Amino acid sequence: SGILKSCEPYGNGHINDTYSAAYKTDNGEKRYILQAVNTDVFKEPDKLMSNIEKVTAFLREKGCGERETLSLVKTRDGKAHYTDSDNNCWRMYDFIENSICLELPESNEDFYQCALAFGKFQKALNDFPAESLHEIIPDFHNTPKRYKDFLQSVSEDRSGRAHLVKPEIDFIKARADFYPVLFENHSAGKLPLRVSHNDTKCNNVLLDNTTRKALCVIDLDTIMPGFSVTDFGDAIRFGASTAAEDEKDLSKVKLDMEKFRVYTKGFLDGCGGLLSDSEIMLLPEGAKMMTIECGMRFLADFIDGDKYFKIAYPEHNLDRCRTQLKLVSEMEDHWDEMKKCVSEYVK
Ligand code: ADP
Ligand code: GN1
Ligand code: MG
Repeated sequence: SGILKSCEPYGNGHINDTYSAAYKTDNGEKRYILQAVNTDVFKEPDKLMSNIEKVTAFLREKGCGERETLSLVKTRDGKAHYTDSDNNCWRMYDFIENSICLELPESNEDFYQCALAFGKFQKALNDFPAESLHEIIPDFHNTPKRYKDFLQSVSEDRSGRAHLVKPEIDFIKARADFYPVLFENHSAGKLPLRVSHNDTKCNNVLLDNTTRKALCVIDLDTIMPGFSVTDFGDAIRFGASTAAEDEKDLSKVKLDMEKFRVYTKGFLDGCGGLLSDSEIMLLPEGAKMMTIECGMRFLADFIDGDKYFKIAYPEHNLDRCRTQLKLVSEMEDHWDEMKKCVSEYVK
């Protein structure tokens, strides 16, 4: 409650519309995060919000403090979201003040803190009743299915752009044998399904601005059963790159092996012994899988005519795809080093 003072676009998410809203109250000013949930992507907002309510309540019961998990602000009639007359879904969270959100880690210690946060998150949700979660986007990190969809986009070529990106298409096709690897390991009993976050970019963690320690995992839209190694991998593809996800100068895009080592330590410290040896050994596969999967998703969206990810200019998705493919090459060049790094944690 209070009087609305300002409401400004906020953050760098690719999916939802996020605003910071400030209200004047009797005790001063209070800020909130207001979001219009992207209902093209999240087609069943009731189920999405029910997942978020359950997970945040579970984390609170486990002892998460006020700033350590998201707090939903309920509507006047007690709901977790509000649907307006145009069928837009709106939700609000308390703004976590005195926090920072990084587009790229500014130091190895920052990245360690992000890793610790996502590792602890994985561990905290280990006994969460997975069957009570709705699968919000089916096959979200099913890379073989993503590859099929990608081939479909190429063959439909709805925007007439496929001829512009032949080297990128060939790069993705050349690695077709790799895409089933995680599912094969799952079938062989080496990679369990866990409750995971599924979108572990470092801008989905808040650090405390005073201590610079991990504070809160945010962006809980994609919590679903998934693999630990893909949570690890998505963070590596984003945060262990030496450049932004949309850097145009590919000579700047490298895999920072020191960041890889730091994240491995932080994630495994956070998981606190939860992961089996075979899962630990598959962490590099998780990193490469998330990077090539993201590359094919950006390219498919470019070919489809930019229907999914928000873009700031026409080739944005293509630039994003190219950084991902460059990183895949970098991972292939550093493969033995990555494997050696994780093997040091095997019991
Ligand atoms: P998207 O799904 O579009 O990525 P997010 O939920 O990640 O949306 O929110 C976008 C950005 O808003 C985050 O990267 C972060 O900077 C900021 N943010 C989100 N929730 C909060 C919060 N409760 N307190 C402070 N900042 C937040
Ligand atoms: C999207 O919402 P955001 O910006 O945290 C996307 C992720 C991609 C990421 C690429 C629901 O994440 O899967 O990896 O962009 N989220 C969804 O930056 O598709
Ligand atoms: Mg986000």
